[in-house]
Amino acid sequence: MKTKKFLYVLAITAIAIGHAVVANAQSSGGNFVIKKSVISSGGGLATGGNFVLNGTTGQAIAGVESNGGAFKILSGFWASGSSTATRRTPFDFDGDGKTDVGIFRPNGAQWWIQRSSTGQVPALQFGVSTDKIAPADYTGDGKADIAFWRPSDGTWYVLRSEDGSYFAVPFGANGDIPAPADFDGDGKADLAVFRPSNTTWYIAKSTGGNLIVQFGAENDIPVAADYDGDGKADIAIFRPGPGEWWINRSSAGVLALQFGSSTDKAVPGDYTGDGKADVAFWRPSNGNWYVIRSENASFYAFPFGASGDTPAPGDYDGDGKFDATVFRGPTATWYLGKSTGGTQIVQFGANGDRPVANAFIP
Ligand SMILES: [Ca+2]
Ligand SMILES: [Ca+2]
Ligand SMILES: [Ca+2]
Ligand SMILES: [Ca+2]
Repeated sequence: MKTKKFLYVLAITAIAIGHAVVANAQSSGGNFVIKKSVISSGGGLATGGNFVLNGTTGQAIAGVESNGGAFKILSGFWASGSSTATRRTPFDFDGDGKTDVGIFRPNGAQWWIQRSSTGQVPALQFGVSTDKIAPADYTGDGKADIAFWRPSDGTWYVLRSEDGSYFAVPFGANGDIPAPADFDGDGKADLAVFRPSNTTWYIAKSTGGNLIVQFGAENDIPVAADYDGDGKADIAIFRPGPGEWWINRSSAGVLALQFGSSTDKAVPGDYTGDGKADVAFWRPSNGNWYVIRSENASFYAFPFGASGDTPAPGDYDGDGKFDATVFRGPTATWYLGKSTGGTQIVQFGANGDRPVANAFIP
């Protein structure tokens, strides 16, 4: 009976997912979401990074193996409407599931990225000092691509992590604010800009077609992130005057709330590790972080950093939770408040450098 039931579920799920792999699943790398997939016996393999699995039904059909952190799954079986696997680590250039310490040096347009996997520091020149840095995983291989947007002509330049080649695409116009994110949820960041002059978002979906959405007001700051945890970035703005957040959730409608004031720095991210970005800001005047938990809308605050620091949060220890992080320019010192415990202090960069994880924090 048990076998029959298994086959039945397998068949239904196979129909539901259409083209998805059934007998020999393999997913590797990437910023990915798995929904209703079946990875059955015969060598199913999912590798890479920092996963969250929710609502799974696991059966040791052919031996299930799961390892935390740098994750490996062998021959698992999931068949549930709510089954999801999510992995997204921002500013992870080597694809090990950990945000990398790295800087952009406007003078010379140099990028220095310290690979968390090896400690090596590849450096290169890409862009000019006035370009807006916009690193993200545009190619979907699980590694962030060094990239920038050029305000003068609205062109994007992306250095592919796969082979170091680059492509350039015009999208946007002078005066726009770059806001790339994975809006269509295919694991590839989409070129996107917010245009203050007409308060419109222009998104070039990596799956094809453009999304044009009027959302926000002229002086708003784009804070796109996946607040509802459905694997798609949500169009969202922070309104500095009243300290309001307006979030156009891809699955659940518009959410508006007041959190922060005009001089605060919006630093949304998944600090609690539930797969949903939390509304959060860093207050330059006292170096405090304020986070609203996506789980229950309660908030917490803690001091980390000091006035004059540059916030650069990411998941530096790769546990799926954002780590409060600041870069102190005058001493070129990084303070990483790791969610797994302890503060790591790193000397990296020089005064005047911009942390890559600060790319979308105005
Ligand atoms: Ca990394
Ligand atoms: Ca995409
Ligand atoms: Ca979403
Ligand atoms: Ca972390």
